[in-house]
Amino acid sequence: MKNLIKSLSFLALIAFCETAVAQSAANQTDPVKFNNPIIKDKYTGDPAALVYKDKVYLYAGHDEAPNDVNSYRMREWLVYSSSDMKTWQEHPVPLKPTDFAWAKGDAWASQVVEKNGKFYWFVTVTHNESIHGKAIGVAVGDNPLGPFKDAIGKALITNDMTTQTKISWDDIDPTIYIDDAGKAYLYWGNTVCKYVKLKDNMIEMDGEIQTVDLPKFTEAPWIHKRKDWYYLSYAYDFPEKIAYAMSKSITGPWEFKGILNEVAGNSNTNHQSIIEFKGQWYFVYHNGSIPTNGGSFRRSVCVDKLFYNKDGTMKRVIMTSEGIQ
Ligand code: FUB
Repeated sequence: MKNLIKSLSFLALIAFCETAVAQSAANQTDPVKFNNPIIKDKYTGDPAALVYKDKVYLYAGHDEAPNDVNSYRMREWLVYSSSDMKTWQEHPVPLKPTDFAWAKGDAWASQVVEKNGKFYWFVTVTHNESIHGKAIGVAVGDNPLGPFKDAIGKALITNDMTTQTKISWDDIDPTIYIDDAGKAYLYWGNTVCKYVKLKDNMIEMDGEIQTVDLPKFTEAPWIHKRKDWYYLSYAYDFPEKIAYAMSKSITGPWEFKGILNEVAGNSNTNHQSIIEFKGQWYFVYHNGSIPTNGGSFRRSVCVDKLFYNKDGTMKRVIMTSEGIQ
């Protein structure tokens, strides 16, 4: 009998210890919460953020290259929304290159802007065989989440309209800025940075295509404004850093201000967008940081805070794993 009681007490002690260990493990919180990359279940690149009412909408290309493929495979754009820059909700796929009858693929960089209650989505795609090279198209919708449809029925910009360089991928990466007078300007380019004013309908050019001379311009221009300064940030050199220039006018002259963001870990591109949301500025970019096969063709969107100096110049971005806490 004594022995039985001893054994039962011993078993009870073991059960108690196991429960205590399990509880202590459950109570242990990871001291660091990694919010970057913000999307962990898919590879995403070329983020373009839009602030509309009390939300941020994030448009990104879906990187779908298999692990052994070192080139872009991008067949759709994705859209996410957030009210706090920390939690992101995915919505149904809003747009694909196949929604443009004249395009044959490649959901490269894009940007959505709102004008008079309509949402215009400027995209990079590959044009079908009738015009060689990349092209810029425009889709339109009544809601930031779509549905979107081709707004023109043909490309807005094609490779044969620009002759500054012989490459076929120089008409990519559109960014649009609508000034205080409601006039829209489209900037874009690879190797050469180009811009043109748009008509009020957002789907026609209003004047000739112009160029901007920027040091080591690779691609990915993005225009934003703070106080009375315009900022033209862009991918600089290759592998890409992000650099920027400032101007008092949307059409320049632009004064080069240096590097804003370093090469983004494990990705040869960096592709930024810059927004202000609820009083804080954010730098949205991509790197290749998903541990399982992340890299230049399997990228991931990240967000970090952006700060300014007193003279309006921007402080160098500090890329973090923690992201927005
Ligand atoms: O995603 C394809 C291309 O890679 C983009 O258009 C460029 O900006 C670079 O990020």
